[in-house]
Amino acid sequence: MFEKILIANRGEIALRIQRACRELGIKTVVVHSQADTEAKYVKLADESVCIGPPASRDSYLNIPAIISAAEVTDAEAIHPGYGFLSENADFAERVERSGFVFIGPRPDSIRLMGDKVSAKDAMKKAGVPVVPGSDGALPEDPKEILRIVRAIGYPVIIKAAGGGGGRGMRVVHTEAALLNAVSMTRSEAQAAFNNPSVYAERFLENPRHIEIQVLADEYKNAVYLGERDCSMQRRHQKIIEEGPAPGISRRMLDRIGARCAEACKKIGYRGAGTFEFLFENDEFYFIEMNTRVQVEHPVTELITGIDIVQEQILIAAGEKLRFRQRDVVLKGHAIECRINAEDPYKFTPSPGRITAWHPPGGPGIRVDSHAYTNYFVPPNYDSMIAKVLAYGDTRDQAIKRMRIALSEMAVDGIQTNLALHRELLADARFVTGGTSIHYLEQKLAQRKG
Ligand code: MV4
Repeated sequence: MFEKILIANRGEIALRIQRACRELGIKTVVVHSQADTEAKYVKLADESVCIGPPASRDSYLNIPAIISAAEVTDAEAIHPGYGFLSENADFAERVERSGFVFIGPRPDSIRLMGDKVSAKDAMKKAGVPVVPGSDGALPEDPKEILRIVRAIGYPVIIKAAGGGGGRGMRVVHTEAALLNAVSMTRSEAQAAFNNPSVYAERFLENPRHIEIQVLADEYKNAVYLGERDCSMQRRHQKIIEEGPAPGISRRMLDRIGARCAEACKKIGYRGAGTFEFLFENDEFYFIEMNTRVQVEHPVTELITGIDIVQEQILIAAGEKLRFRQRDVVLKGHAIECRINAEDPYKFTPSPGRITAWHPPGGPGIRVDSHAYTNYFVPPNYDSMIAKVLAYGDTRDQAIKRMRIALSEMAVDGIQTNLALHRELLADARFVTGGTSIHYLEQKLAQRKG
């Protein structure tokens, strides 16, 4: 096992990874920017290294600075967390070439999934159902494009192969609008991702976003850890996630989960991963795979009892998975509310000093946060300051516990989205369960009007 791990991230996930290391008896090095020097989780680490100015590109995205920090502290492995360099195949490669272990998939797997065309192709070949669309990237020839898309049927969505997470997409409703949309998406894709490749998919009008968590070791053992429903989102930012997904039969979920685990074996995937699906009319359609630990991983930890971050570390150290599929038992229900430092109406970031911090507690509550009274929320990064999770034997109990937790929680000095969460936990459609990816934006539009 590793003796010392370097954590190449910040905020709640840097603290979360530290806790996993501590439980495994592994020493921690946290790298941080000048904006995070005073943060308590930085002081809590065994060692810390300042890697640059507040701007992410000068610190948390500064590959040479991070690798140098690993060298001077004698760390053996690097955990990238989420965001920043976590899905950067070149980073993973440079970490390994420098003699460190990258806690995540092999660089080739990251690269395969980073290109959404190759990811979809690989998954289709591995038996995962995908959204019907162009087989591979769209060609240059306009006639060919028209022919391919006519076969898919309108409406379609044009997506950049280098995109993902909602970047570089365009919905097309008529053939008249197609070629212009394709060339616009192409030039945006070239500018944003340095890759003009685009593909077309049948546009699903009102789907849910369901994702399957997997773990795989380097000996072709793979399991799925159930699913999460992440449909409650605004502008591709998830607000609430939960598991199990309400209203979908366990038979269907087990079938798709088994397909994902099988696909991991077929492509030789290693580490934690997430298969993203759109779910509409009782069908799953693969869209993307994430090769990192996700923000919402604690939902799965609560319903499986498996520590995903510890498992990532054990897998990276070359250990065999400690459980088989039959050992993975889903029990109860978990809901996660992402607490953001933001204006509750305009959604603009609200950085600044937290003058009072009162996190909730009690039965079934978990709070993952690096915040505290007097913590300064820097303006340079993502605005998420806490994840509040509620666990219960049933969804109903988890909802009740989350309502209590949100009523107890108080944050002064900055604005937060706590009020929005309280409103959503009282929303009749949320309580019924199974709302689509468009529900929150539709609800917010009505609130204004
Ligand atoms: C789609 C879609 C409808 N049909 N693909 C947006 C993020 C990226 N991961 C994929 N996205 C979508 N792809 C087809 N064929 C609708 C979306 C989408 C979406 C997906 C998941 C979560 C939130 C979303 C919000 C708007 C659009």
